[in-house]
Amino acid sequence: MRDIKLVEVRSELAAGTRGASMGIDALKVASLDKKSDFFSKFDPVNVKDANDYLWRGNEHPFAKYIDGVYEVIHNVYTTIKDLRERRKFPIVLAGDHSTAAGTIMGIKAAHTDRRLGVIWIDAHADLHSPYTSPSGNMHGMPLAICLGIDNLEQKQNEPLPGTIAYWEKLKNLGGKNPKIIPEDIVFIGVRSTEEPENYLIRHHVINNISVAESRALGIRNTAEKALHLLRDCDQIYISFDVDSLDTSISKGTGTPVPDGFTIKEAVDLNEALIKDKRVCAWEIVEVNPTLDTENAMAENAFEVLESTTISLIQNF
Ligand code: B3U
Ligand code: MN
Ligand code: MN
Repeated sequence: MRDIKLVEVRSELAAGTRGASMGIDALKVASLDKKSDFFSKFDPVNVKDANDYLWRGNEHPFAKYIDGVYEVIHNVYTTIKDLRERRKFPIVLAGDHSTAAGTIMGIKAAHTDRRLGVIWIDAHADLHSPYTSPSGNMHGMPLAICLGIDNLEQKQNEPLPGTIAYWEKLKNLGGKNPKIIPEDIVFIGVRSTEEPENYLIRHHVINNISVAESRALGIRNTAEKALHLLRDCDQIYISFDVDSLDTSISKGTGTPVPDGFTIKEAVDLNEALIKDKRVCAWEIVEVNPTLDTENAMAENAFEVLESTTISLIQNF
């Protein structure tokens, strides 16, 4: 039996639009509307956010609020490290996706000798650094933080010295970088990237199972393929960004992208992936109810959350 611990992170600062910190509460409203007792079964850990930085102003144009983002990632890192040391299975509900860096750091720090694979289900590759980001939004950077990659070959921006100092601190949080290597990342559904990210994907030959390929394979085989690509890893973390879903069902997220997965595909995919014994944490991010109507995004995302959790419980 897996000892699940629900982790709530009301992260907000790293998204480009405001409101992702309310995503967790939107999921809770969705569960009530669906008459589900999901949230009565778990006693969640609350990770301290740093959303007050929004009122202090941003001093880092190419890595917005990196001072506050650093605090939140640090808090996520220590929480996840502690949970993993106590053999808990974290199910992380977060706002913006930058928190995934803290989750990865925590998993790695708890078991430094274990090779960690990452399955990243997202419309985006989240491989930017302050040197390459087109937006300065740090939810586009968590994988670069964990890979310890600046990508100076593709430099577009001139970050301020103060920004670089925080970036260096961030990459080394939770132990010397890198926490993961490029061959241990599998993207699923990535379809909106910029050239600096394409360069890294090409150069490091990072696997991406596109929506079209996954349909051609079938969802079960997609899951099998992703897990097989990570056959040399001892533990696996799954990060589910709701913008991997199609825009017809993902209006309530900061950066929706057309041609994504249906809800049934996302449910089947996550249910199948989480059955692998090496999976040690699962995360869902980027629900933003302020961009939505009638909480549709959260209702769909809750379906994925609940069915994935049930699959995890039933399998162990
Ligand atoms: N790659 C773009 C857009 C983006 C990344 N992640 C999200 N949006 N959610 C950027 O700004 O980094
Ligand atoms: Mn993302
Ligand atoms: Mn995304």
